[in-house]
Amino acid sequence: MRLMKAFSTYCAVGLTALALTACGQSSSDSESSGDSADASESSQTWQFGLEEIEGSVQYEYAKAFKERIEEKSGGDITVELLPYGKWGSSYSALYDAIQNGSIHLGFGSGFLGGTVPESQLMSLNFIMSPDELKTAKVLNSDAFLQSEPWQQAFKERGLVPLAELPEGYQVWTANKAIRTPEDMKNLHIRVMDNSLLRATYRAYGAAPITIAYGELYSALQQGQADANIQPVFAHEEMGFYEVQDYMIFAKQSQFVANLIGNLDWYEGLSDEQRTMIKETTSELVQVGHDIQTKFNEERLKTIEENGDIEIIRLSEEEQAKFEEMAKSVRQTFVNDVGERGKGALDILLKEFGKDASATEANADSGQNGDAMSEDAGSEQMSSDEGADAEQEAGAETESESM
Ligand code: 6CS
Repeated sequence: MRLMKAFSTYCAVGLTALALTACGQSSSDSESSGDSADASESSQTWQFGLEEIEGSVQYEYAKAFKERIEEKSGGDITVELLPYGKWGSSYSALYDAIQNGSIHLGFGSGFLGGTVPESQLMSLNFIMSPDELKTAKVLNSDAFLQSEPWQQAFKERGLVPLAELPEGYQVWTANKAIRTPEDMKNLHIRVMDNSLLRATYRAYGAAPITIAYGELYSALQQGQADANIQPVFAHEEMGFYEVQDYMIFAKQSQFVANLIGNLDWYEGLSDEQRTMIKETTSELVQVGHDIQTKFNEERLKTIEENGDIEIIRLSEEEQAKFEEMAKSVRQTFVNDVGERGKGALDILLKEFGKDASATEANADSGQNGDAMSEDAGSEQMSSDEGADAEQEAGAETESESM
């Protein structure tokens, strides 16, 4: 119920805003910042697109970014936040808008795999540190974020990666208890449109399906999906927990959003402005960690107080069974996205002290994601095309009506 209300409001506002402003550019903004990503004027408006609604982790991070940039620029720069729904109807609309410069920067997470296949690295299970702050620091370190493979993966698609925002552990919910991979057998668990996530949950024995974020509440309610994966704050703010019986903490991965900018816009900024962004994103590593920790802790309490959902925390032995099954998916990632993806993965494995020799470069795979596996939501395919396998299995996919 709450979801439907939140979304109808956002969509109504979004459609009006879109009609009036052509993807969020107000008439006063266009006077100050030009048609698209022109940064040459002293007074500019940077539009910042979010995949999540107001009150989310992405929103609080973006608010902190806005405050800092506006202060550091002495008021020359205004950052305009465009939460979920304000910029259009599907995530690909947001990513397209950032690629074409009509939105200057924004977040791209699991669904971004269709635009930047290498970004699916963030979806691999059992790669990052159990110390969440350490994970945030490593993902934002020069060793990873500024590395050639990571930078090039985005630059080739007209984007630049500016920061990484871990939003907390991805927590499963389901209508049955899950303690072992056997419990996942044939489970219709909803994943974002991302071939690595599908491969991961198939490796666990489940039958993953892809459904748009905005359609997920009713899909869970009506039994089109039996299970879901989200950080705790999202289970709460979208009301998903209301229509699920169990919440399972397996510590298999965090939800990570990539903060991306339009490449031409970024390259058109002054050195001072680029330094301002770098300083701000560095400051926000700790701030982002504090936001996600607070939101996830507080909202777990709300879920425990308001719902009758049963919480299950897997033991290390139980987690290890899933970890073992997830290992082969590293090679799937390398096979799908090629040498550059392997380069980025190897950096993370090294930084997190894991064995980097487990994957081999696949000579047949493309350097830029040409060799996506058969069900991948690749950059050449629409989300709908990318999820043919799920459609065959009777699942729904992200649609333009989201
Ligand atoms: O599951 C999803 O589709 C969405 N979940 C969150 C927490 N943020 C955006 C993302 O696309």
